Amino acid sequence: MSDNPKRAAAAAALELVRPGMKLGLGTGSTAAHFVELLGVKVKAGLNVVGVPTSEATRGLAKHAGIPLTTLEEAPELDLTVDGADEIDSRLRLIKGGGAALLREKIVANASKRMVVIADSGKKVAMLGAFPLPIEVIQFGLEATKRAVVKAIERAGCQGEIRLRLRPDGHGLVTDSGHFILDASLGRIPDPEALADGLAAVPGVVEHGLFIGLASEAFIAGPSGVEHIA
Ligand code: ABF
Repeated sequence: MSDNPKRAAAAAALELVRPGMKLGLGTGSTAAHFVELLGVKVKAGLNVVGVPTSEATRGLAKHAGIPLTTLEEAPELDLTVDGADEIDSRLRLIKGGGAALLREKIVANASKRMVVIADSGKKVAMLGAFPLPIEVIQFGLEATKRAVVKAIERAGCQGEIRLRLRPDGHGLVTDSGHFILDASLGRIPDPEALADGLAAVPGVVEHGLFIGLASEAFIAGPSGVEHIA
């Protein structure tokens, strides 16, 4: 196994790629390994197309020589490979630490199969230690934030909610022009209830709970790559 667990997980997912596939290309440092390894195969003659989940990944994929398409041209993808911030034993995820959760979720949902690649540090018994990213419209930020707090409390959670900032102190703006609220909840005992509650708040565009989207995961640690399906 590679001495880099993220690369090992990416290499395991690469084995699932077949000629002619339409692929969703994830975001983050683990997904970047997948893009790089896929690029090597493409240069050797593998025929695939990719839909990137962020402008950052678009840049990496172009650099790697991977032909790109869009969900307009390819509304159904064969396979998406993406990272995660947390993953539980039921393949429920927190994503969005890289601020790409909206496109990541659209692309995952458009895929027949979504495979998560991660190092073993991402595996948790209960979701919530990683702050949950919530993508919101810029208009009405304070009112949306209050409604988000209520939704969080109704789902049996509590914690601090912060607007994600850029290094210059202004609100970070996502690829789709929105803000991100990070909810530090510690534990999310009922992710489904929280997901439903957040989705019902006007102004929330999407949240980082990915439930029922991942079909399998490759989790790499010191003793090898674990396959969860
Ligand atoms: C994306 O990148 C995410 O949704 C998640 O926020 C992050 C994981 O990054 P890394 O692979 O660098 O830990 O997949």
